[in-house]
Amino acid sequence: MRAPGKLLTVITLTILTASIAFAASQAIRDIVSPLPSLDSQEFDNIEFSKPTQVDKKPTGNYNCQLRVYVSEPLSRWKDYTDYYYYEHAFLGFGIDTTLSIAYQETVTVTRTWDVSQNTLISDISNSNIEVFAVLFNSEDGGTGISDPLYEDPWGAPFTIHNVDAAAHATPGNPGSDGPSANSTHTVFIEEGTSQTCPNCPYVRAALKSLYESGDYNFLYSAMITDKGAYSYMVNNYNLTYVPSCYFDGGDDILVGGYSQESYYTDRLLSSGQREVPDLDLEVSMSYLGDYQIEFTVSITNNVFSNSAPDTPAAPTGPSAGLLEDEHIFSVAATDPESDQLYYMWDWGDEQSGWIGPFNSGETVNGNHTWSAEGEYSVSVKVKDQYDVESDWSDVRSVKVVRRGNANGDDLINVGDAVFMVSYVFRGGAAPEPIEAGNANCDAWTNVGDAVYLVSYVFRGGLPPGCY
Ligand SMILES: [Ca+2]
Ligand SMILES: [Ca+2]
Ligand SMILES: [Ca+2]
Repeated sequence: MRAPGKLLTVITLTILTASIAFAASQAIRDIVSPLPSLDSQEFDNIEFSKPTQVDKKPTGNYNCQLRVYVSEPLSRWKDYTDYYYYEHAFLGFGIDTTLSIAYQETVTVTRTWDVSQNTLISDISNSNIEVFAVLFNSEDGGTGISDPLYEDPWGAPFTIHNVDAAAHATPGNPGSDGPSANSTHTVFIEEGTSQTCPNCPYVRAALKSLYESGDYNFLYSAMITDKGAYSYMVNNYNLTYVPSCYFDGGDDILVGGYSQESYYTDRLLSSGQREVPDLDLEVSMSYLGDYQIEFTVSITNNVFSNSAPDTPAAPTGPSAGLLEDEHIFSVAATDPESDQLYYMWDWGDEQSGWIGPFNSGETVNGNHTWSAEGEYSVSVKVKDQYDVESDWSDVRSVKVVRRGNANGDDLINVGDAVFMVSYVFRGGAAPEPIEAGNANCDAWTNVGDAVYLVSYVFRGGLPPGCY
């Protein structure tokens, strides 16, 4: 933390090279107060690229910093011209807090703020007071650069925390964040400015004009460094020069006093098109009298979060079966969100399509008939209603044989008759399935089947089957 006006030790380039990680999170220039004023000319040939964006799409809880800026629509403070008053000038934070909001949860925060929390003023007016509610994503949005003039790339770096939503209210007039034709959300600009800055009035005038045009979906607050905003802007943004505009928490930055609107509109469009989490943000406020306001911020996390169904256990069912018979297997899968589930069976010879929907945890049967003898591996997988799939389950093996193939080898021959005699009279192994030994398809699996098989194999009798 730096105190206003305190001189910092200059970190040399040698030290910087040896500790880039340190440099990335520390100021490498002296931050002085008042901040040096920059006109636009110094930047005409400087291309400073937007920092690499990290994936900011949250999963599960939405984590953010909620800041409520209390400000005056028409400031009591004039800019450098000593003629024009600032617009939307920051008085102080009504709240500055970390929030973690679960999926589909709504968090509502109500606070009061009164003039005693500000050392610079002693009154506020019911007709000239406003709040901005702004959500800064807690995730690291990359490194921003507040000093593009500094030759080393680490020119006053800061950690970007992108603004995901912003809303504005005056007493009795609530507001909400919302998309527009050219933005996914309401963009928020923090205008780093100073009354002693000759180039700052260009920014003040440009932002006023753009805001009043209504053509762009944005809000802005004049952060006057000599009127209470210094420590916030230096600590959060490494603010080095005034004017400097931070779009959406530094997603885009404009350092210098440009008057051409395109410098702002390009960045408004760029920041506005950023993909943001699906949130609802509303703010309302009222004037309580006695220089006191009350505001309420409501945030709903609509960020969709879904997990795959749990991989089901191996299906249960017969371990052996007859060719051409229908076999029934069962399984029950669950989904972390209790979503509706669809099942796909792998029968070893073919796969089913998706079958469903079924409730999470419900026991589901699958039926299959095999048309060739063999040992088959049956498994199943599930997907939820959002098409997110589990892995395949472990397999259940099933042996499928023809009727009369009592010993389960590849053939129907005298060996099957011998097997049946052994089973019936000598306590030998049973056919698997038992019905495989029922060659004549009567009610029993017995010696009659051995006789039937001998007749088929040696005397031209009918093949095993149900006639
Ligand atoms: Ca799910
Ligand atoms: Ca056989
Ligand atoms: Ca029989």
